[in-house]
Amino acid sequence: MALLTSEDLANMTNALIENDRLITELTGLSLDGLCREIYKTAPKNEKIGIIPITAGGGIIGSFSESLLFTARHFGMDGFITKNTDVAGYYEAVMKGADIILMADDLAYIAQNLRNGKISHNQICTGRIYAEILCRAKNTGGKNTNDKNADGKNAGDNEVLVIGLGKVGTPALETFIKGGQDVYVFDVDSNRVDAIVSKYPVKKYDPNGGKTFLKIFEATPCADTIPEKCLLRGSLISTPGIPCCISDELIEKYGVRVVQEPLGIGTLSMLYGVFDEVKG
Ligand code: NAI
Ligand code: 2YC
Ligand code: MG
Repeated sequence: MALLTSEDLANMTNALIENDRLITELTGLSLDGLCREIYKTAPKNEKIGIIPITAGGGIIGSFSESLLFTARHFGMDGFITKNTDVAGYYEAVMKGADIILMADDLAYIAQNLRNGKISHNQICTGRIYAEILCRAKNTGGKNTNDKNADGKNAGDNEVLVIGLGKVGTPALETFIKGGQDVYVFDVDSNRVDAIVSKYPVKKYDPNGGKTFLKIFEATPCADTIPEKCLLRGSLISTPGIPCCISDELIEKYGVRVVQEPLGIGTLSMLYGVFDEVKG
């Protein structure tokens, strides 16, 4: 399990704000609005209790503080418990937390103590980063003039998914539900075979010369996106840490990148446990 470091979180507050602006430009919805639309839920002044957990690798510097920033940035009341672990859970409940956020090395969860809902970071992260690509407008097919049968520019519906793990798999499920034409790649060829046999997706051939306007990446490696699959203006949505594309390629192809270490996934988790809104 690739764990965050406090260095990964150093610029998190700016990254959350900058990515929210890009998401709004791409989809016409703010991150908050997008989560409301995806989950059909809404906050009702819930109090968020954040519990530092010492298990495994222990407390990660700025992790709890990053969750508190995220909750408050989106207008929610939150607090970090003084105690850790079970004592912290008890403290959160006694202080009236409606929703608990806590993470060990294997799972980062949100749990709503009122309606019983629970959400998992890897699932909610894959889902939100995929939905951003599904809903991105004016990806434009600027580079491909031929049209698909539905009149959309070729390429608008195609997406390359790199990294078929605990985040990439929920993402590809979201792309399929969103009617995307999904190509998949992973260094683990057994994983690719398992995914292709289970889902209506195609193997990406690194030597095939196919290019993509939309790319999703969720791996713990840097520079995983081959230059030959890029188009001018390609859009990359990547929770993967470290970054999957170099600044040089971003510059050379005018690539736009949605990437943030923790806040986007956290907001998605919270909307996964809010109460449904009717209508
Ligand atoms: P995972 O280990 O379940 O899956 C990673 C997949 O990537 C594996 O199937 C592996 O074979 C594949 N892979 C590794 N190197 C590759 C390469 N060079 N090219 C293609 N595929 C490669 O990991 P998980 O849980 O899906 O997380 C993926 C990444 O996302 C990690 O770096 C993790 O830290 C990050 N993450 C980021 C979050 C955020 O909010 N930004 C939230 C959760 C995870
Ligand atoms: O500070 C604490 O409470 C630590 N126990 C937090 C550990 C989080 C470990 N998980 C991760 O680093 C990854 C992140 C990419 C987001 C989800 N899991
Ligand atoms: Mg995130």
